[in-house]
Amino acid sequence: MVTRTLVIIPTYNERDSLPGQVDAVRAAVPDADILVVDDASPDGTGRWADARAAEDGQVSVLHRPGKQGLGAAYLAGFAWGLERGYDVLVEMDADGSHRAEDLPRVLGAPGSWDLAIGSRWIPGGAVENWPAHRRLLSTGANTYVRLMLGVPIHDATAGFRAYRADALRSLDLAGVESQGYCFQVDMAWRVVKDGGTVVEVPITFVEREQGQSKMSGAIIREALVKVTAWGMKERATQMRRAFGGGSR
Ligand SMILES: Nc1nc2c(ncn2[C@@H]2O[C@H](COP(=O)(O)OP(=O)(O)OP(=O)(O)O)[C@@H](O)[C@H]2O)c(=O)[nH]1
Ligand SMILES: [Mg+2]
Repeated sequence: MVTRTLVIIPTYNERDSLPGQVDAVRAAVPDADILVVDDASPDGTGRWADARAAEDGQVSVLHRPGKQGLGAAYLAGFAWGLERGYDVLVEMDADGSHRAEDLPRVLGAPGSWDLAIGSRWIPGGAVENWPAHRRLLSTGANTYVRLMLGVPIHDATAGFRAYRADALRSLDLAGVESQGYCFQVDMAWRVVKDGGTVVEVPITFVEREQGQSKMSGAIIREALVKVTAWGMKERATQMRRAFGGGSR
């Protein structure tokens, strides 16, 4: 059976970056379809995507009325793809950080996986053009996640990943409220808790050359607070189980 793959690209003001990314993905995985999820970008990204979709039957656009965050955009994209029967749903940024040339390797990750993560922080993975403080923030956050949640994932905040549709279907997606990096951690953790198999494939992450990053202190704080809370809850559950579960 042919695997139907949908590459979901969320956009907010990516008019300069998106055309190159769409071309690159179409060239790297010609059989895959693309869904651009645009949150009414003031710079006309959505209009460009509509024009592209009109001339390429493998490109579609989902318009949302305003900026509602990366997590909400992906959830809408997942729902769109699941409704249409895709087998694999890919998350990819528009800004060129996630190289289309790495996508075939992510999709071809060995074994039967539910989530294949394009990882910066395993041997063979790399980051280009990041200052030391960004590296430290990312490796530190990922170490914290691994320790707090006890998940054996080295790049849980990565936004370059592929999900098996069936794995997404078995999750309670309506209950995902996290945004930004936290969305990625939240989703990975849900797959792990659901008994899913997560694999990591080394990729090279390239810092964006055009447009503006939407990274903010609020996104970092959200991740820190939520991961800590989830970790504490998980520990409490483990303790109750270990000591007889009397107070459950
Ligand atoms: N639809 C939609 N897309 C978004 C939103 N916020 C960010 N994006 C897109 O999500 C992708 C990742 O956003 P970036 O701004 O690159 O954030 P980042 O990759 O965490 O930060 P950098 O590492 O600094 O680039 C890009 O394609 C953005 O255009 C949003 O609110 N809605
Ligand atoms: Mg980026």
